[in-house]
Amino acid sequence: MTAHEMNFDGLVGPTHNYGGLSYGNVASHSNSQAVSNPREAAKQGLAKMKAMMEMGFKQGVLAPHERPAVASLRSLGFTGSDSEVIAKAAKDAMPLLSAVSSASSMWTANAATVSPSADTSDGRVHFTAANLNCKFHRAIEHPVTSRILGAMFRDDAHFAHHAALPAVAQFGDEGAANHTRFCRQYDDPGVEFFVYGRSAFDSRYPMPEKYPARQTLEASQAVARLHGLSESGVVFAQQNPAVIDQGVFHNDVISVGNAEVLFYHQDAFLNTESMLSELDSNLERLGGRFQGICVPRDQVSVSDAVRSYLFNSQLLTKSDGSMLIIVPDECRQNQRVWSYLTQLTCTGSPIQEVKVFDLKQSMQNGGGPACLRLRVALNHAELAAVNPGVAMTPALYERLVAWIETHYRDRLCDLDLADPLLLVESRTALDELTQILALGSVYPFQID
Ligand code: SUG
Repeated sequence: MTAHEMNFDGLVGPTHNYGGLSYGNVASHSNSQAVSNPREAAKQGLAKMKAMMEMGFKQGVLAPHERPAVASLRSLGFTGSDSEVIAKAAKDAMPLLSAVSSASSMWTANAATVSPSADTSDGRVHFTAANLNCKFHRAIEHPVTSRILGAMFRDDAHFAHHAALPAVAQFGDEGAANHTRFCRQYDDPGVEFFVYGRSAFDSRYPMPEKYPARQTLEASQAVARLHGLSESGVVFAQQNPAVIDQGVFHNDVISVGNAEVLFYHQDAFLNTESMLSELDSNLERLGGRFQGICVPRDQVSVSDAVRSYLFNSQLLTKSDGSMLIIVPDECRQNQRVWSYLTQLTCTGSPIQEVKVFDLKQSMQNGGGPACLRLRVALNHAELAAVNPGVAMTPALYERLVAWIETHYRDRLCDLDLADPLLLVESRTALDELTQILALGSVYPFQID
């Protein structure tokens, strides 16, 4: 293999909690105000990273954000010392304190959209931080995300970073959760697949009736332009609004792609047939052979897909060329989904193996295996240019487990968010983490 896909998983932050902040995300809503366990959450995520590394995949770590984001509260008019700001917000505006305390940056599939150098006009890997502007708690992520990505991918001979799109609903952008890429080998030119929920400017595109469509066509088009993608190297497709209304708030809740394969639910898209033929012909032009694996609704309903997160899985190419699917434990607990997966791997499908992970702490907020990772395809020179501090190794794993044990609480409920000590603990932990990961100063408390 001449190139690799490296997965950068979000390390769960010390304030992981269940705020019920994401209308349209069924798990977030139904677990609102449950008691969380940040220590367990961080260890569950880390266990997945370790397993990926041990299976021989390239694995990296993306640092969490500073929370509570006191600077965001100050920008909304809260004044005084940090403790006073937190106390006033807890008294007068608890929903705001809850939003600025969310550890949502853990879902790094929403950190950015990434185009590998084989697809871009200047031959560099391009990153556009996602503005996540559909939800306040997520819209505050992108400035720090950009700084962290800049500290991980520093070399501008190889890496180009774009600021988030304008923070308005017309350019709602949720990053790689609505983007995948088809190719033969990771360093071959590929077809980038952008999936949007609505058009901001053209009312002919249908809209969901109940829940928001977070990604717009115009945002996806802007990202493709910024990255210098060729016209024949992109396909835009619309999500079925009916599945958004059933809780499919990102496309990675209903489909996942890797190499030449798209694994998707029968109801995932609008105009599925024309979309598949476009993918097929564009990939064929690049010498590839597109393969769609459609999961029929009479075997797995949309509701089963949303509850089990079957499609929020990681599809990985193993060294023998076959594919492995990484699913959350909720798939094993759903009899229809599990029997589908068992049958899938017994047939001549390219997906030959299933691995199950316990990610319950993240799943209860609607974040499965695929949400927790940002994929970056890298050739050898680019791989060598990545900040080595963020690459998972056995030593880094041990160090991070010890770091979590030292700094994380094992219980957090909404009342705890008012505790000013949580901010002190969080900053102490993150200050140490920036040294462990060799990131330099990236957080507001380190810079401003
Ligand atoms: O944006 N949940 C996240 C989950 C993101 C999942 N990512 C992908 N599908 N790629 C969201 O809805 C819930 C936070 C809370 O309720 O406390 C939350 O933000």
